[in-house]
Amino acid sequence: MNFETLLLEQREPGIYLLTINRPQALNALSPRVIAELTSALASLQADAGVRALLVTGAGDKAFVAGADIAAMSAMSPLEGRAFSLAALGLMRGLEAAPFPAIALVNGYALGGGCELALACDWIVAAENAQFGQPEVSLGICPGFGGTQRLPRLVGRAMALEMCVAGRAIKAPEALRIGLVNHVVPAAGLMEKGLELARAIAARGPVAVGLTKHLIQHGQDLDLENALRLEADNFAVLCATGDKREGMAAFLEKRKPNFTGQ
Ligand code: DAK
Repeated sequence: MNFETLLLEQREPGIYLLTINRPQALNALSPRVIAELTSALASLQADAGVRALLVTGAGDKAFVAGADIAAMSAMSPLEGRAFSLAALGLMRGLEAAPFPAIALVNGYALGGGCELALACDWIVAAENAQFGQPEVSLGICPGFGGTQRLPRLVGRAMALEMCVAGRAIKAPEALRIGLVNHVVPAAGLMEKGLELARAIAARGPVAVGLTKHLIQHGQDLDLENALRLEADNFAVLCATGDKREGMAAFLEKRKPNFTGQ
């Protein structure tokens, strides 16, 4: 597919890289970027061969420096509403995707950029990464889910400090508070992402998708219902070819050949 603001490529079998490609605007999320990300995600979701998605920003300065302030400043209320709903749908789509998405944060991840990274399943940061929700400096609040996803990840107090005081967090602190899974030198960011994606791609794809779903949705349920959801999903997996193959491969002392069935 051809995009104006994105690059979408298959890096290895089953492993895709989505690059937001507006380095001149620090990859800011314009309505066009949101629309193209939504369409790229839809095409990936329609492809049963996708095992993992890496998401990054072009250039060495920014992952995404936020929603596009120039575009937002000119929006009417109805355009603002449409923009917000489109972006919220995109973030939910990333969470609902049957494959994990890993954000590779190479510089600024501010405002909507931090929120895009939060909607991915986890984050790998370069040493120069910087995270923040500076919307209050513009007289607005985060609009792409930051006030809800951030406290679920780093706790209420730190989320308040980031969203209300607008404090930016550098990579080492992001690692310490659990916002990111790994911090690596910028030159090693892609390789670390590929290493994680390869590990995912080697597992049973149906199990990967359902396990992701369990961890994401179980968190918002009470424990009893969350545990029942786990049991029900385990039952579903017992009916899959991947479960038969995975267990047969173990017993036969060979590598599994998963088909996603
Ligand atoms: N939008 C548009 N352009 C941006 C941008 C952004 N968020 N960030 C940077 N740019 C552009 C700059 O305007 C500049 O363009 P030119 O002047 O060269 O044409 C170019 O990128 C390079 O930026 P700088 O010259 O500023 O570079 P510096 O190294 O000096 O500074 C910086 C880097 C990241 C510190 C600085 O650019 C900066 O502070 N950027 C803005 C960061 C920010 O405030 N991000 C949050 C945006 S607000 C909602 C929906 C959405 C949202 C909220 C509510 N609802 C519907 C409820 C989301 C809001 C946001 O994300």
